[in-house]
Amino acid sequence: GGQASLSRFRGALVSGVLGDCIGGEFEGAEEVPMESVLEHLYGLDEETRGDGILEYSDDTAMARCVVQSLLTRTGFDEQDMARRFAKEYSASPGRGYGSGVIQVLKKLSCPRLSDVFQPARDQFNGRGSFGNGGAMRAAPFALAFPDKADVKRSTRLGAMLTHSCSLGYNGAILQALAVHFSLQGALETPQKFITNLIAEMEEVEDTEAARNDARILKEADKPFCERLHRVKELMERSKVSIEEVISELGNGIAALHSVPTAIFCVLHCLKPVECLPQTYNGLERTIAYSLALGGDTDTIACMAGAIAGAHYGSESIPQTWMRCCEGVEDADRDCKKLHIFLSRG
Ligand code: 8NA
Ligand code: MG
Ligand code: MG
Repeated sequence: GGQASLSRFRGALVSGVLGDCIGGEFEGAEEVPMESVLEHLYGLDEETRGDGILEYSDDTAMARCVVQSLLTRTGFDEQDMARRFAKEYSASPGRGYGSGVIQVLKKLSCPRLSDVFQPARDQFNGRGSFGNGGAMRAAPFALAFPDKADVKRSTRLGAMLTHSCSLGYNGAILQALAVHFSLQGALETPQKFITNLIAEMEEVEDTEAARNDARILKEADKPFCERLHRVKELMERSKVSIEEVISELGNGIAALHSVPTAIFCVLHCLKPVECLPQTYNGLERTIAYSLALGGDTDTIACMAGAIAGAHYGSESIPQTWMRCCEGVEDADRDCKKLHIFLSRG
């Protein structure tokens, strides 16, 4: 189809920031009662909150580097992107980075480094990271490239600057593809949306490296495909509890245990959800539901927010939420630039 609207671009980029900032409250919590989620969200209304601003974390910090690099270099440039990640980390190291990736970011700032992919390859005794750090910053690739093959290629390379395990970079590809399809309105037909993602991942996971990593980690032959089939199966159930979602899909820092989860949150919240206020729109439901899963809440809400925001558009974003999250104005400015960037072809 043609180019997605600016509203969808804005929805994707801004809602990713909101998910990160709002989700930070519960990051790492084992259990999050829905009452606590709703209390936190009500607290974002102007009348009831102080001047405190919710800060963004590593998710948004790195996504901003991706955006600036793609715009400045008019495409993917691994040297430039690596430099921006390293510079951002050394300027604000306290944004809640994963404990492993810090070593990569430090090595990337070394001026004598000849291969920017090497530090990531050296992680975890040469196996590479399977964390969701590549996926959490993947949305901008879907906004910058209209062509699916370019989205996949650039997202994989962008993720490989820190995540060289196939379960890390393939999770990033899955997230970027979900945003790509959502921008085109594919969530109008949820069954088709998930079927298309499975078909794409069948191809993406059909590599020697992916089979090898899956075997070493004792995962299914095509781990993301297997998880997406579970998402499909959960969609078909008449009732699904939070506990079932966590046990079937996960809520952790591994890409495998969080990207399919984020996709499920979006799909599940397309319709009203029993435990959420009737007044909530689909985007509000998606963010609230993501937080209620606990675990890596900022990252799951960030990823679900980007996919949902691309579907519902910026009109669905509550003004009160935007006003209290750091980095929203910048995301607003950047999505316009990306929209123009893309329309130039
Ligand atoms: P990463 O590359 O450091 O990976 C995150 C963690 O996953 C590592 O620290 C390891 O514990 C584990 N891990 C990854 N790959 C392997 C492997 N091959 N073998 C053994 N263990 C492995 O960081 P990242 O950029 O992927 O970040 C992931 C998440 O951590 C993000 O959500 C980010 O926000 C951050 N974070 C999460 C929490 C939380 O409680 N959920 C808290 C602080 C930071
Ligand atoms: Mg974070
Ligand atoms: Mg996180």
